[in-house]
Amino acid sequence: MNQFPLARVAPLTALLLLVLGSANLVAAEQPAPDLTDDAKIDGLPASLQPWRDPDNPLIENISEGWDIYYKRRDRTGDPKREPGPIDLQRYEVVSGINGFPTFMGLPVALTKEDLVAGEVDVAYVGLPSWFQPTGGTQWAANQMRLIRSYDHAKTGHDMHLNINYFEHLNVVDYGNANQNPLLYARNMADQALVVKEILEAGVIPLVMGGDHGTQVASIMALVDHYGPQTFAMVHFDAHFDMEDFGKSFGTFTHGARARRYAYEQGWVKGEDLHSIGIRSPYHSTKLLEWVREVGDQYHYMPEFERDGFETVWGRIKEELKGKKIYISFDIDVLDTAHVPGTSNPEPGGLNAIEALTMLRGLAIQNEVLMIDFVEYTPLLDDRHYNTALMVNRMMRAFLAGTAARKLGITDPDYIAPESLRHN
Ligand SMILES: [Mn+2]
Repeated sequence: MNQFPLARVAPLTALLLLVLGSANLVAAEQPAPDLTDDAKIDGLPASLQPWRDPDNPLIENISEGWDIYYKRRDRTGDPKREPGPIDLQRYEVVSGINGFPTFMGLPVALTKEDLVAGEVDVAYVGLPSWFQPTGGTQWAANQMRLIRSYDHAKTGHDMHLNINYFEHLNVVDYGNANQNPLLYARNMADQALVVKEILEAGVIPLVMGGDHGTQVASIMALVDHYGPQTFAMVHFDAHFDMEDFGKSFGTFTHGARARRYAYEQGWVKGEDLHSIGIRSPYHSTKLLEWVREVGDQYHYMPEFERDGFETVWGRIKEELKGKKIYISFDIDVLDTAHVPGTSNPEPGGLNAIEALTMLRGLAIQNEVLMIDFVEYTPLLDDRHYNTALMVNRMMRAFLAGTAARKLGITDPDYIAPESLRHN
């Protein structure tokens, strides 16, 4: 049994598991680690990144010069300016054939100080990782900046809520983190640092992956900023992403074990794991048993099919009430019909309206600390557009709900009366 990450963080638990053997892997709730005395590696607690432990035989070494992927540009020679978002556009409307390709044509922020000075609410940021043999997820964050010929920030009206969310939210483009193609796990730390800058500015990161491995970076940043076991993880996915540990860096891949990893490290409580829409054929009765034992409050597709969307959505809202949440949205939770451009498509999933309803509603009901959308690959998309449009609309539903919450709306199913039949 491999116990290296546990040994760094929770030696007693690791010992217990060793005694019990792998057949009884599931123990009681994992204790939350104390990160306050932790040594730091590049600004993040060492135990959040066990693969960089010098005593770990699996350490990823970076040869001299290769760390340039993570090296920040020296800005001391830049022209002096007041901090704050910078609008790069020449024209009122950024139609995609003019101007600079920022997310929805929005202003950019380069630093934490820009976010603070601009009183920014939400910052779009790309974590351009890829893992799949199919590839393409590394282009997703930039592709989302290129589809705005159909779609820019001048259009921000949500019909359900009858509000223009861009009038109530400051949204900026924070650029992308970088990724070294050879150092998958090491990339997570740098991605986490970029996300951390956004969190420290008091801003909600709107993350565009990347494959689902970026979830590791997101969890690291959240745990570092808010502390372990302080938030729930709402995981939309066709796949469990909860496979057992192996002695490989598979822990950090899109097959993510990330949620399991977070649980076993004590970063997220079992009862704070909420999985929605799982249905893929890659799993097992054993894994389902494990998920039940740790207390994941899941709602798989069979439940949606038997009880109907309204009933299951009601249960989800009830379970999440009052929790601070991190939404990790693997777009393959949607039926393949809506998202042809994804790495591991699965027929039989949620439809567009169900996904939009839940994202809008959760943003209204819950304090969302971060949201990520992952596994979109432009290389597989239909007409270079269909999946991107779906992701864009889900982001808009999230922004609309966030704006509504800011305006004091509390009912996650609120619909503006003017948007309903009037005679
Ligand atoms: Mn998936």
